[in-house]
Amino acid sequence: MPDIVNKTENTYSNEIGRFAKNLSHPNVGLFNQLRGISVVHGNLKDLSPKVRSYVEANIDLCTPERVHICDGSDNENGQLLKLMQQQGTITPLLKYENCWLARTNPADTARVESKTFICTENKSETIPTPKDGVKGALGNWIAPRDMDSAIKERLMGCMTGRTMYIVPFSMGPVASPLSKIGIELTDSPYVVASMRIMTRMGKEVLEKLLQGAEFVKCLHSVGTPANGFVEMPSWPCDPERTIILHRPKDNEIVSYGSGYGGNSLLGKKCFALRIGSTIAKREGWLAEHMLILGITNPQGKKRYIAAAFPSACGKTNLAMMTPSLPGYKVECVGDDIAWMRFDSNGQLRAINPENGFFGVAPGTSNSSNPIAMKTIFKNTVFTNVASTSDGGVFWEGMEDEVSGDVRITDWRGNQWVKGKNSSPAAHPNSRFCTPAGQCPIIDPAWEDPEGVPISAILFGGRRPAGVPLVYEARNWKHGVFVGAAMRSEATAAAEHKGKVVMHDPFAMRPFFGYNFGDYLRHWLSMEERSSNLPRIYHVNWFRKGSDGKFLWPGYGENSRVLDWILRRLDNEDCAQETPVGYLPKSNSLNLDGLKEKVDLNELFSLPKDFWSEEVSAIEKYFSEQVGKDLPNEISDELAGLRKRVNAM
Ligand code: OXD
Ligand code: MN
Repeated sequence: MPDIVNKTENTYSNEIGRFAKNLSHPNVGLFNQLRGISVVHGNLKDLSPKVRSYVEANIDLCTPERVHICDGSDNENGQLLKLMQQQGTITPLLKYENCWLARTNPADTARVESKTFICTENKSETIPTPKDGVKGALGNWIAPRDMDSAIKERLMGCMTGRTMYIVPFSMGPVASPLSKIGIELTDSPYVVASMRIMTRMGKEVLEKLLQGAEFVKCLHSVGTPANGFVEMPSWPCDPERTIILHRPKDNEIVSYGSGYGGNSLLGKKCFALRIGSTIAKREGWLAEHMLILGITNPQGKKRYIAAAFPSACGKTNLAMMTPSLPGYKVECVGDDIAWMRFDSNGQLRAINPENGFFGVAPGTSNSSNPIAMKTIFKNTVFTNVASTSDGGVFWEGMEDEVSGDVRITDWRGNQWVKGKNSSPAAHPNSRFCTPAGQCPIIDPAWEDPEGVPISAILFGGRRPAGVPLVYEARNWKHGVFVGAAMRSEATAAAEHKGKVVMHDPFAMRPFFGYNFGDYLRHWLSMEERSSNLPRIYHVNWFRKGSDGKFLWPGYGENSRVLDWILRRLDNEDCAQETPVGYLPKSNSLNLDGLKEKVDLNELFSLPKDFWSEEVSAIEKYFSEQVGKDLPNEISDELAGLRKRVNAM
């Protein structure tokens, strides 16, 4: 046995042990053992031979004390919640129905891009070769030998004294031909409870696996630090050695050291985007970082739109928008990920592979997203938000929603007083993990096995200057270029001060599963698959005027932009050609009833010096980051834009 188990760990495992005895299957005995390990929940005969051998190999590697096969039942969930309370991982939020607050180790609060790797034989399969002396920013590659030793170093014996949960899950409705199955092996009950919300998890999936379905292999451990000391037994993790590994060739993910979010709920970014994009490339479809919404116009005509925005651009807000334009209705299919493929009629159809929303809490309020606020106060796990003395939650943006006499405890567990404490009450990346089906405007077709038909694709970002509210791409190739050239204002890495506009092509920069140049070729190849491609748009809700204020009110008023897009799809003559694409003709944006005064000239202006610099920035990015992997079609598009801008 490796010597990583210390006193804290033993205490922790004894607690689980005591609890596990209560959980034990009445027939625990020789017949309910896997590699000599007790199966304390579930039935061995529910595991297909392939699943069983995957589990056995990882029992040998991780040496858990016991195994729990998840069935996804309420009863099981109740037991896990109880266990997590005993361990101090969660506390109940008594103000709401079945809501819980988890506090992580403060060293484990976000995805760690620098520790996320894709493993292929050749580096060029994973990332384009950056220009000499330039650091690549389109993903991290790891050699197979290094991935194997990283796993061995960290995962050998990593579950000693703990329970290995076997989590069977489906990304997408179990019955959909567009869905895919995964098995996550994890030593974190928090991950199990979250996966039950974020995916379709449990018995139904085991049944599909017994019928021979393939699965993506997802191994996860919160880990134990090399010196054996678990700093916070309620949230074990190993931040120093955290690593998130993907091996597309084997549909395999291995994640070690973090219990949080995208690092540990492996169905989301790791499977649905990174491994998903490699499967999509092989099988001829698209796995994208996109929300999906349905929008019905006042005449009752409904269309679906998919939209890619980098993190922190209000994806969840748009997906759940309350339109200000009378007669419009928005319904939500998903807020983060879209899997899309063409049907036999050449119609692009999308499913949301997820089953829940893992949304950033701060900034969510009855004014920014009343629908989210109606969704999240039952059956939800909140992580790293602040709590209130009346058993509720609090975060930045909720100031008007809590009464003045409640006391607030910040995400670290310290008393927090507004105006007195300079640090935020909730961690900026604190989250709600909530079932999508609870959303009051969930689309009736959100679980349609065939997916919903996509009429338009939107790209966007936070662009304080130069980029108009909306424009339509000239054609598919130009649209792919627009996605490739996406940039957004973000808080840069610690070494930079303040905000900078960063490149985030297709909002996929942290999520590409393979070489971005090949990804672009894949997008371009969609032209061969259909003669009925969705139209592509670029939107920017965040342009600022010369006074530094936002030029556009955003939120529900964005329905005016969607209205213009729908009218374009109906071939209304409401657009004019410009060097960057088709912009609304003057007076074609419906501003009826808009309370704020909007300076349309400034909002839609195309300053020549801005666009010259933009073209240069894109050119530099492509040449430094993508180099020879850039498809000719995309460099032709760039040259075309350069020419049109020069002629402005
Ligand atoms: C997310 C992200 O967590 O995009 O959804 O960062
Ligand atoms: Mn996301």
